[in-house]
Amino acid sequence: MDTPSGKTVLSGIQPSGSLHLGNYLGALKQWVELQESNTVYYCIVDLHAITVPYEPTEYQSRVLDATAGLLAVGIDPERSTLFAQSQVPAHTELNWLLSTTTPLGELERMTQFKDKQAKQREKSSLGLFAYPVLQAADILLYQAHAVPVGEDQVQHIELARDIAKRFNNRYAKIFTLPEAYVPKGAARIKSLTDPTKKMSKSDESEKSYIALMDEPEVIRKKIMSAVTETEPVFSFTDSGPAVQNLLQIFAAVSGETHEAIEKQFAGSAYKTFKEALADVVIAQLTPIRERYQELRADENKLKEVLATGREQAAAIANPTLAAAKEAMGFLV
Ligand code: ATP
Ligand code: LTN
Repeated sequence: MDTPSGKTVLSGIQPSGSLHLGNYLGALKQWVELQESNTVYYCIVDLHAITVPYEPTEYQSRVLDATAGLLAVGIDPERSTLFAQSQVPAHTELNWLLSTTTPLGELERMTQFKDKQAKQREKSSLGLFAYPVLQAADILLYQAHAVPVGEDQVQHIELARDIAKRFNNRYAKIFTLPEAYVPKGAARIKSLTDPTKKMSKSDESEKSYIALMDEPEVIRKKIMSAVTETEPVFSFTDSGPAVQNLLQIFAAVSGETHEAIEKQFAGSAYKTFKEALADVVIAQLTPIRERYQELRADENKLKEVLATGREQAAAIANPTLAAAKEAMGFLV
């Protein structure tokens, strides 16, 4: 879809680990831009992140880390409603209502479920399986038109749209049909150690991702040791997948065109290219890391931001939930 303007936008991020460059280029950069001319809701999806093993005693800290991270990349609470999913109970209530009209077969097709299930040693939970229904509730409660996400989430947004359509046909036309808004080029940043996998914060190897809060020397080391192909060819179409990934990162971070980048590095050694890539990534992430450290130190301020967000979110979500319940025949 074209860049939304004058629309309602909602997206979510899990407080499951350090925010990384894939999250930033695939989603968060768009979140910041969309604040300018849309009504935006950004949700820290703490109920989603407990569908895989997590540490309860550290969980409040993880949610505050995510809050500080989102503020540090440029989410402005004056222009965005920033809130924690578990603090707005309408999400879990609508989740149940929507689950009763979602066919099991549709959930069985979801690739994120299949991937995460395969990674787990114990049997995975009903929550992991039902995850996309809760995601649909997140989106539909706010009547979102556009959902800025990386490519891995497109299937979930399409499912949310199908759930909304089914509800509207069966009961009453309550929900807006959402659409994914996916960036060009940076929609799927790959792991630095294995370009067949996406960059992911739950990856075992820290070398595989660049965390937004990594120190400059750490960023440089990770980029210098990123895998490449044997011949140094710098082409967005003809290089192997590892180098294409590094080129995509260069383009997304620097804002330069593909042609300019290919020309700049034609005939260069990998070392030269990687040094230049490290420079642009460090330049972009340093101010974010510095802001993060300052923001993370004031927990009361972070909790205040979430408290305001919770009220603003509930004021929209509760009436939508009431309308859905009424349409389904409940006493409200
Ligand atoms: P996990 O690894 O724990 O599953 P994640 O790194 O995928 O987490 P999420 O919180 O699930 O992060 O995703 C937040 C947003 O970042 C989503 O919109 C998702 O599509 C996007 N995103 C995640 N990884 C990438 C990536 N490698 N490239 C582009 N976008 C990404
Ligand atoms: N499933 C998403 C996170 C998520 C989300 C949402 C994204 C939960 N609710 C609503 C967009 C809209 C993920 O795993 N990245």
